[in-house]
Amino acid sequence: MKHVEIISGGSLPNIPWQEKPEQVGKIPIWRYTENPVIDRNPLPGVARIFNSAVLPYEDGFIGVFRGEQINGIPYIYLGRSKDGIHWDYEPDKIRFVDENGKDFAPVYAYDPRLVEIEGVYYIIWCGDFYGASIGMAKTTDFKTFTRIENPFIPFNRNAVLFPRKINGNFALLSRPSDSGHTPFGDVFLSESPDMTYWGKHRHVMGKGSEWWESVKVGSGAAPIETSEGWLLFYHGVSGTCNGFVYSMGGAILDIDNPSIVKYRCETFLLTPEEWYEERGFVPNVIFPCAALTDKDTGRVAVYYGAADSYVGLAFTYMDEIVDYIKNNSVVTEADTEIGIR
Ligand code: BMA
Repeated sequence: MKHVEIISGGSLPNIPWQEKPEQVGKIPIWRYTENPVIDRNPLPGVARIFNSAVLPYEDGFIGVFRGEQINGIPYIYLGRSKDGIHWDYEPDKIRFVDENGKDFAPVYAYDPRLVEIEGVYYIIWCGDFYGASIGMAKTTDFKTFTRIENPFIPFNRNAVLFPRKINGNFALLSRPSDSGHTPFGDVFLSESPDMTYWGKHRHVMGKGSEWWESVKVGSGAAPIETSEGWLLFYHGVSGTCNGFVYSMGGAILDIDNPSIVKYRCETFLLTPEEWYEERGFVPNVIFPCAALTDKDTGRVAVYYGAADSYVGLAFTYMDEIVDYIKNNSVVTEADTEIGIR
């Protein structure tokens, strides 16, 4: 009997899925045995695809992919898949236009997230707006991608939309930062009545007290609506003498006031262990950008970038992961307060 209901999205019987292996550790999440699902040099002119987002679409899946071009500049590519694992990419990067249909290409675009709200698909990425900031575009057909003119000022990264309006407004998590590869960063919530003007900013959560997330945190996959609150898979960063290590964490936000963190898991959910996570262009990176759910079975599939070189897939059941997060939850006052000062 399931005890945590998945409210986001619908039934997804063809979710890419593998059952839990016998030898899974204490943390109830397990990797796809055929990882990485996307290998190097996935299409001409692209050296690596990693930090990418996927949604169910038509009779299969659609994805927006961070493709590192062979000149080193990241951009977003579109791909389609029948099974969520094998992908056919469009050979050219996504062509974005402005509201008048004129070409409006970002200088660069990385770490895309993909969220559907009321039949419109939004791509959110990190781009250049006189410094790293949030890029956003919408599409209804995956043919025309219309950019929403610079919704945020720099510096900001790791933005993701909630999959429905909350109290009548669109809601977005982001991580304001500084001009560098910022050694700090808290997650904030912003609201908008129209996807153009954003305000009513609230603090959600800061870096954690645990070592694995003690440098900075950033939201990852679009929050998943459940009967316990919004489940957020995010990344937490630890500093070592050999550089940053990125792990995946889990938190549950209040359903009506998502600036309130109800539960926050004190341990990571996934940390670099496999060769494709530990070894690559940037070693020791697990960077979740999407999660698919099937409300009938409670299955969850998480897509994550691995070592800035590959895409990995991990599976869990909603009941098990929510129980684990709740049973290992440690929240601070900065987490549980409404986040207004
Ligand atoms: C972050 C982002 C991610 C990347 C990570 C590790 O700041 O740039 O795209 O995966 O660093 O290099």
